[in-house]
Amino acid sequence: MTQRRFPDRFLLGCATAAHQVEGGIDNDWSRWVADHPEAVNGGGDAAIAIDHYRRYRDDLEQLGSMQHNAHRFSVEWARVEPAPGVFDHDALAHYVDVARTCRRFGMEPVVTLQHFTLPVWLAEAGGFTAPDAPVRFARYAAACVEALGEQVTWWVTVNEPVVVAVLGYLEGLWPPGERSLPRTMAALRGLLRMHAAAAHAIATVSHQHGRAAQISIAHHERRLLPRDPSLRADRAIAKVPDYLFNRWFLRACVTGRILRPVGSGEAVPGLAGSLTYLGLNHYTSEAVSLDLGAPGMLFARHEPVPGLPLSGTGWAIDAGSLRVALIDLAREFGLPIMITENGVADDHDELRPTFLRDHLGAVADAIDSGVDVLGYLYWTAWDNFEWAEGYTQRFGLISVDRESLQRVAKPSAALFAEICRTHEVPDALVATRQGA
Ligand code: IFM
Repeated sequence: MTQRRFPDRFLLGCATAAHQVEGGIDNDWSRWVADHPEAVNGGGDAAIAIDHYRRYRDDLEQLGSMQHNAHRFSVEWARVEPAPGVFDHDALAHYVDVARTCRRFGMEPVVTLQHFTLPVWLAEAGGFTAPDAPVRFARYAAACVEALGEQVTWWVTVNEPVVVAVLGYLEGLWPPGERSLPRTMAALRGLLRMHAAAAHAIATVSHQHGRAAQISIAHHERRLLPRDPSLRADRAIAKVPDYLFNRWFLRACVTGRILRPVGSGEAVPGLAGSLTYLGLNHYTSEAVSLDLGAPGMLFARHEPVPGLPLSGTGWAIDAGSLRVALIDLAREFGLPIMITENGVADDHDELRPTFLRDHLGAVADAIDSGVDVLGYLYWTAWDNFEWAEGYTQRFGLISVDRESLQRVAKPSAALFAEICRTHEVPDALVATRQGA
């Protein structure tokens, strides 16, 4: 029978990212949106976002009152190091207080060092492809661990490295707006070296202070299935993005080498064994078919798996794929897994209750199959700036009025609070899953 109660130490809470909520940040993304307002669906920018930089105490108190016992946030590199080698101690003190405030309200902080955005000075020097990006990132990581390490055990070096490389360098939808396969490969190599350098810095500084540190990336996994499994072409083409998107980065972290086709197997110092747990961001599954007209997408056409309900973003809602991802990743990498993101865009909070029950049920099923799952962090606490989707996609448990910035908890926030309180998948799920 499925174990439907999560272990006592199981982490339950929400994930956020600085640029999407804080407001008042000058980084590559704020410059990109200023220069390309058309790049954001519905217009808008993150100049104010939800003003979380000033309101974080009240915001975190609200999450604590909802029984969350964990909270993932990111430190904004552009604030902490506004010019190369110049560290802003007030900005660091701010994030120390954010971590302390999480603890005060009963939440274990999970801290991301790089969530899509870069300081302008690094972006202008080549961003992820800048030769000194790894050294710079390691210094910034060391400064963060020095400052926050007393409060923080769980670290995420880079959020969704493959996503940020593909959208910024292959599809040109995000900064720096390039469309080049060789540049995408260069960005991936840079991100891998940056992760390795930061992981080494986190481990070293933590060790010097006698503190424990857990280190991962936040790996975005989409289950990629052949559109028509009876077609050899679809079966073959689906394997390409599945390897590049879902496995290449993780396998590089395990082997310590920049694997083909992105590299030629060269070793990266500090990379092998750099993951002590595996952070998993999971949203959807996709059907992949051969498309000879899409060389820029490596001849693969992606679409939602037919027959599944769609979220506001048009992503297929597929709780079973979360269970499969957990089982596959645990089998291959043998690491404990924290779900660092999982959520649904849903304007009217109609899909979210079932989404939560089904996805937490899938997590319970994976635990039942022997996967060591450390926690589940819902994306996200507040409706926020959703990158190229602007404010058009609402993933939050809490809505935020765009004029008054007033926060109002949605009904699903109460459901999630109940799950956090009881550490149990609600009963209604049994019917939902068995009927599915
Ligand atoms: O909003 C993003 C987040 O920044 C990274 N993972 C996916 C989320 C939803 O698109």
